[in-house]
Amino acid sequence: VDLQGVPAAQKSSWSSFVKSIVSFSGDLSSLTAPPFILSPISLTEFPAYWCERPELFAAIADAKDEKERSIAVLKWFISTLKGQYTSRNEKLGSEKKPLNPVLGELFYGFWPDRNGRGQTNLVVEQVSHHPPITAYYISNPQKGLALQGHSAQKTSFSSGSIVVKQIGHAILTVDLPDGKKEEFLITLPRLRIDGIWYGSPYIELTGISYIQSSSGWLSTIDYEAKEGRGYFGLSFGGKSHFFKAVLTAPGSSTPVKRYEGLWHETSKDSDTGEAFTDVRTPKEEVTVGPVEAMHDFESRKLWQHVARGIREGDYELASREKSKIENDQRQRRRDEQAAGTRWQLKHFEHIESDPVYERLGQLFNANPPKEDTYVFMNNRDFPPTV
Ligand code: HCR
Repeated sequence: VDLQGVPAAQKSSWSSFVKSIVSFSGDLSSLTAPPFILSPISLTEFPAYWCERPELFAAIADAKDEKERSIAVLKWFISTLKGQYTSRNEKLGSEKKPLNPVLGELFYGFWPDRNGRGQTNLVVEQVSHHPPITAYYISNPQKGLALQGHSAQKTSFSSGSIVVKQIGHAILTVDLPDGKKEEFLITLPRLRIDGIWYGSPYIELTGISYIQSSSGWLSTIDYEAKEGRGYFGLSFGGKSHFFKAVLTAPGSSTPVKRYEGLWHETSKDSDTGEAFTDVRTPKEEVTVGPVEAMHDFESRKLWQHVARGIREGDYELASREKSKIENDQRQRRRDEQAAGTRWQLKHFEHIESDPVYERLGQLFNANPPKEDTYVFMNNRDFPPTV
């Protein structure tokens, strides 16, 4: 195999890494990978991908009725996929292995208010180290929007690709003008990491994901649909990053709206040809405070020296600094064990079954029918508008 993406000096270590993942199933983040594939960014930063187009998030609150709100949620969701799943390829050359967050790691940020869209705030906490689970809460109080979710992964290896089942879900809550709330249960697609043999991994989405509104409207997003059969003879089908989505009314299975296209470029209404999503324009990265002002457990402070080592190619520095963090973690766990205490989460409370998931999941036969969740404790003061 031609290992195009692998630097000459790391070819043999890449081959052994690939051999180890072939026979491995479970928590990939714990495997030691060769330096060229390491990312200087921690997984706790990933929830920011949900809001890098804050105006599309805010627009959900401005939709005029239940149907339009479901369309606005779908539009925002599809527009996040490019950031979530292709941005490391664009920024770092290929998909990379993110830093594996420590228990209690934090990431705070916000997107400032612009043109009346309201400020959007982000709180992330690593709520489990093994297996890695990241909880997040994104809110735009001015628009009455809040997204609460958690993310974990189950990985396996199948015909040359790493298959990642995403565990977790997100609930979007919209405060309506009449004082009522509308909720949306968002499930997550499966990923396939291709290009492993060549040392240039990239993500393809597979399977189906859902967005179920408490109003009954349901979006079903199919990432494996092969052919575009739209009225305008759209020819996206068969290409990578293709999706088709249908919107169905409460209690009906007949699509009222159909969309298709490439989630990392553009998509259209399959029946009218009208533009739906377009993510070719730049996204807006989250604003974070200065590292000097951060808590020791905030991601960019905690990993700053490791990240510098990775960025500058000083892998000895990176591994020395990483060992310090890991040793400190081990010591903390030993101390807790000796004292008979447990690490206290700062912003989230774990509950065994999410009642919103259970209630909305029933409407489309969610599998599994129940899922746990991490509830935000509403105990973070957000930084002021810039
Ligand atoms: C699978 C993955 C860690 C998890 C990442 C998730 C699923 C996290 C939640 C985000 O909302 C979306 C997301 C995007 C990433 O694509 C996905 C990562 C891709 C690779 C990484 C593995 C643990 C690392 C595998 C090592 C490879 C690259 C050799």
